[in-house]
Amino acid sequence: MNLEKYILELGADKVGFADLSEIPLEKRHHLNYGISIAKAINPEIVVNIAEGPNQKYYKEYQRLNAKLDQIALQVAKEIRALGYEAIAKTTTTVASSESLQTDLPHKTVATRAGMGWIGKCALLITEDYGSAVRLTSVLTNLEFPLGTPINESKCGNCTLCTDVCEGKAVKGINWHLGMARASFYDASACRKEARKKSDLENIESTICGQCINICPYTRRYIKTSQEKAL
Ligand code: B12
Repeated sequence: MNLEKYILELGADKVGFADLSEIPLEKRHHLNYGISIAKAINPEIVVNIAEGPNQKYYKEYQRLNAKLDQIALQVAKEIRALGYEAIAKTTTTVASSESLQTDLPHKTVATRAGMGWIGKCALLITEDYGSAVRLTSVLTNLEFPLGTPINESKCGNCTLCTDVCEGKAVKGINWHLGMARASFYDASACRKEARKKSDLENIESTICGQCINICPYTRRYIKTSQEKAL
């Protein structure tokens, strides 16, 4: 079975396969492999969040979460039908605590799968969609051809997300494997600013997205899709 083709046909925009053996066993439910699944945010919606979140973005956020949950559950079901173990890390199974941390963040599975790198803004940046992706993961013991992990940032000297963040959450430092989140990004400052912006728009979830909108890789994705539409 071509798992990648199967997952793309379910509606994913990007898929990668990760060796998780370097992650502590209990964080990965004793399963060695992770499937990273991304859905791209509609470019027309991303282009309109330069000033912060709006209701259209919130609806898109909910649509993508629901779709990613559906894909992850279906993939896990299919793998189990083949006789292997599989756990879908859906939005309901990965509730974040007060520490704003989950045991095994989707971004960790994504960099191990070679999907992209961690930007200065702490988001996963992909070559094809920039940071305009939402993610999910499936853990399994089914072996498949693995991606090449990405351990270094490709952001270079760019500081656009640092400059745009009114919450001053982004410190302007390039990520590399092994860096603690707090050394380059302040999660509580981000949450505070995102909460403020979400409240202004009566949005229940804590969302913002200015760092997604400004990223040159996201801009390239928007431009490419606008050109395709012509
Ligand atoms: C808690 C949380 C928040 C918190 C804290 C954010 C944060 N960066 O930690 C708050 C409320 C502030 C927040 C805000 C937002 N969030 Co949020 N959030 C989460 C959540 C639920 C858990 C993240 C977590 O555990 N963080 C703990 C830290 C340590 O991990 P991390 O930052 O996620 O990732 C680090 C590790 O992956 C590490 N790493 C990378 N490779 C490797 C390899 C190894 C071996 C190891 C050990 C580590 C490692 O580097 C990363 C950076 O520090 C995830 C969903 C999930 N289950 O992953 C979404 C998630 C990270 N959020 C997401 C988004 C989009 C946002 C917002 C833009 C809101 C919005 N939708 O508009 C903002 C902006 C965040 C930003 N600039 O990073 C997306 C990110 C997509 C992407 N392109 O990266 C996620 C993945 C949700 C999703 N399903 O797609 N979020």
